[in-house]
Amino acid sequence: TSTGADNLAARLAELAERHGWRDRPAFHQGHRAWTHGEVHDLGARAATVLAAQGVAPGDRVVLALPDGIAWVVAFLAVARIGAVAVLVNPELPAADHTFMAADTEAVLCLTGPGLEDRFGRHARLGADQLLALAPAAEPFPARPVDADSPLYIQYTSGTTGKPKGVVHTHAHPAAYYDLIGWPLLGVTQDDVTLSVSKLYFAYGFGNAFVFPLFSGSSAVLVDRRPAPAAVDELVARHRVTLLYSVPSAYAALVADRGTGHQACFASVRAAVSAGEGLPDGLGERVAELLGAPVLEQIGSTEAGHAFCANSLGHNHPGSVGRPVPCFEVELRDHNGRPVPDGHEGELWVRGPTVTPGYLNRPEETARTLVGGWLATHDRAVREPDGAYRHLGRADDMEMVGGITVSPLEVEAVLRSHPAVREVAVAAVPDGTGAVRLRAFVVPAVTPAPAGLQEELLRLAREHLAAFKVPRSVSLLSSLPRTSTGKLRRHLVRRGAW
Ligand code: 3SK
Repeated sequence: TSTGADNLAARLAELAERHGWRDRPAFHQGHRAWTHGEVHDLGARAATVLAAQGVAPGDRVVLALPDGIAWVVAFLAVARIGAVAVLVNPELPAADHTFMAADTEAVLCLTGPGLEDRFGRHARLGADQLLALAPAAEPFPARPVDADSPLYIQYTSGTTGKPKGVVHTHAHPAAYYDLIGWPLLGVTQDDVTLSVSKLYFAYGFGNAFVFPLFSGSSAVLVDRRPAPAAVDELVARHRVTLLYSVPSAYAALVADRGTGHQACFASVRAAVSAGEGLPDGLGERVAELLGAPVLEQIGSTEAGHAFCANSLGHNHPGSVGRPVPCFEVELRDHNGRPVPDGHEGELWVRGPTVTPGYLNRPEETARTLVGGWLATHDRAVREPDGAYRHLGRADDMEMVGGITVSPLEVEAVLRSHPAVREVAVAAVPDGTGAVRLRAFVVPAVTPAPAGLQEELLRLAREHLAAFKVPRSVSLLSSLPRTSTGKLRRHLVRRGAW
């Protein structure tokens, strides 16, 4: 039966009340802090504002907002109504936003600064208007929902570049905390979180929204990815205890600060790395700098959060850890047969927070979710202690800065230039160990027209989200291909052939 208790917003407000967290800080933004009581009250009032705009149970509401208090309040308000929040990166190009609003048939788009004209025929409300109207509104009673009713949708890139909406339910966030935040990281009310990964990503959502609200602790919210110097400052100012980041940002931090423990990180008790593999030696350098363990994990938008993780009790550097409690993990070969220990295979996972499916994509759902198992398209090998070593992606997708990028999409844009004959895009490690997106281009004529590299970068900036724009374009006479003409992407990834 549907009860108000299964509604995530009601459940969180009730937890804060029951555990006496209402006066404790929940979120810090700039020089202001909001308590747990304040965010739940504002969320309940904002729900009345949204309901007055016509948002009803089951409706989809796009949140195209940077991290901040408006994001938190908007999410809680949408949840309270029993509507579904569509979490989108506000920095995406207009075409992606238009696609996502249409794909979800959004009844309302909540937008941040600069996105006022983005959503065409869809109704729109500025996040600042929502925050301004909420305090004067009455609190909205939480709508009863089933625990498996959809709560939010996050988009993930498909291999063809068309993003796919991944659905998660009202039951999932509690499981992220009960299976990861609490048992593996020991998140309690005394923690202060800083997540470099943003709230609209699976990793950032769990770290900086779910764990703080389920534990009575707090998170520091910053609207943009902080530069290394800003990370130091934020950690020191807020006495951050848990730092969640991605290898490229850790590499930048080490490059900026060198190694050797630094006093500004004294409050950090653990750091978590996910999004892509930690290059050899980087975890150790970060651990030395922070004076705290670096725990690597792996997850996916489809799994909701991590499905394998190192923990404070068991850290195996160089691995992504052991399966998260209640998750089963299998390594399979191309024919779907289990591979023996010590052999490489593709990771399949089954667990309580795996998505029920993609929005509007029954065929892709059937291909990805087989008999309750999720194909992650990651390659791994199992170590004797049960931890998994990640060996990269089995499909054509690339991971850069913790974000999945379809190289095919980037290649298509670069290939549209008349002076390009062939192009390959891959995430390639640079001198610091961080992985950067690079384009390798065979020009249509030799010598290549002057300024071609700059022109291609300009083209990419014009048509792609910033995180999909290659760092560099190299001009070559050929690309590595198999005898049947297929691009040997693993060689491109190594940047050498
Ligand atoms: O990208 C990952 O590996 C990840 C890790 C933890 C939680 C969520 C995600 C997407």
